[in-house]
Amino acid sequence: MKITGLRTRAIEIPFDKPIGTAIHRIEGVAGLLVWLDTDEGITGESYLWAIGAHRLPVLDAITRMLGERMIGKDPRDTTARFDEMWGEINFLGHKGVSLFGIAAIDWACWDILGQSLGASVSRLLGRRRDRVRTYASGGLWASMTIPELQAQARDFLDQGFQAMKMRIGKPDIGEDIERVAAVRDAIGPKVDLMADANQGLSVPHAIRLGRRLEDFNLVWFEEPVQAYDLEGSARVAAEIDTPIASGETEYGRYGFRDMLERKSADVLMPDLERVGGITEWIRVANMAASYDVPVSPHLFTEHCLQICGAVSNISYAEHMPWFRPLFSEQVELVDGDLLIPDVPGLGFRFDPDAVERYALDRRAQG
Ligand code: SMN
Ligand code: MG
Repeated sequence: MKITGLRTRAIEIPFDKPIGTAIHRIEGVAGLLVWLDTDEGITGESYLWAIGAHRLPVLDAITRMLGERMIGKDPRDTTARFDEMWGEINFLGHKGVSLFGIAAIDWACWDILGQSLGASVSRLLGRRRDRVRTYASGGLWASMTIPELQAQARDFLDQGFQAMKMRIGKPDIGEDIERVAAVRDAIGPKVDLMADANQGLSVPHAIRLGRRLEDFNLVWFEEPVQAYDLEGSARVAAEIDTPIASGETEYGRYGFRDMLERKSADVLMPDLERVGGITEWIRVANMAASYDVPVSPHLFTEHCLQICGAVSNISYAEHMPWFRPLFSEQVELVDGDLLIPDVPGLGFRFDPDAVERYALDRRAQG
């Protein structure tokens, strides 16, 4: 089998109302959809996302550059293709945008491999489970009022979630404590609650806040400080009992090796596009396992289910509904768990009508 070409399309799904974290204002979900074509009629799918459609052309350029270099090669040899791309990006760097490009191609290659063998990606990797505990992540934003937070927390429970994540990181510690207390109050003591500061705090602030958050029995305190400050994150992790989760802003296995060596987090959260795709995600998970550190995928809910299905040291799957409208298939939530599909490839494919609906080139034409 040979790769014959690559197609991409930029889409945007606008939100009704902008949302905020400690450092982001997000008006919609922008994505670059990727199709990797082969000479046997099988097409692999993947996508990259960005806050802001203005960033998509950069992702498009790196994906096309790498994809063009893969033409004529066998997509089923996923490790060979990964290693070639790793060599190719040496000049541009083994962090940042280069990794997004590798991710898009590698991930589509895994989808092709699964389809060609009639097996799910989780089965190819070695199945570990049929369902995974998930947490609701599409809400409880820093931009919401306390009554809005409480109403949404209750709504997540009504939908069947038994875990949820809120965004914190206000300049005033008292305000964050009040907001976490309000959510804990709304959901009761038994539901799992995480808090994410999105890199918004200084080290002393994070330690002070973290100490006060211990009363709320959080599952984890996520990205308390700048993602590049591994030493600072390690200081926060050493000073408080609540586990520190981090890694969504880290790149490749060497970035995660540094995190593990410096003990900068208790839970690693590789992001499929920043880590460099499925091949590198699995390498990071296995490396973390040798430190007895759990991993939790960042975003990409649908496709990451296949990873969750095959990795021993998974903690939770993140449930982010943002890309749901693009897929023909939908995730299934049962008793607070997501079911892991066992169908060929990645199990979620772009719905052609939805692609047309959200495509930015269509909207430009009016
Ligand atoms: C997050 C994800 C996507 C956009 C903003 C914030 C968050 C998470 O860090 O972990 O889900
Ligand atoms: Mg986060």
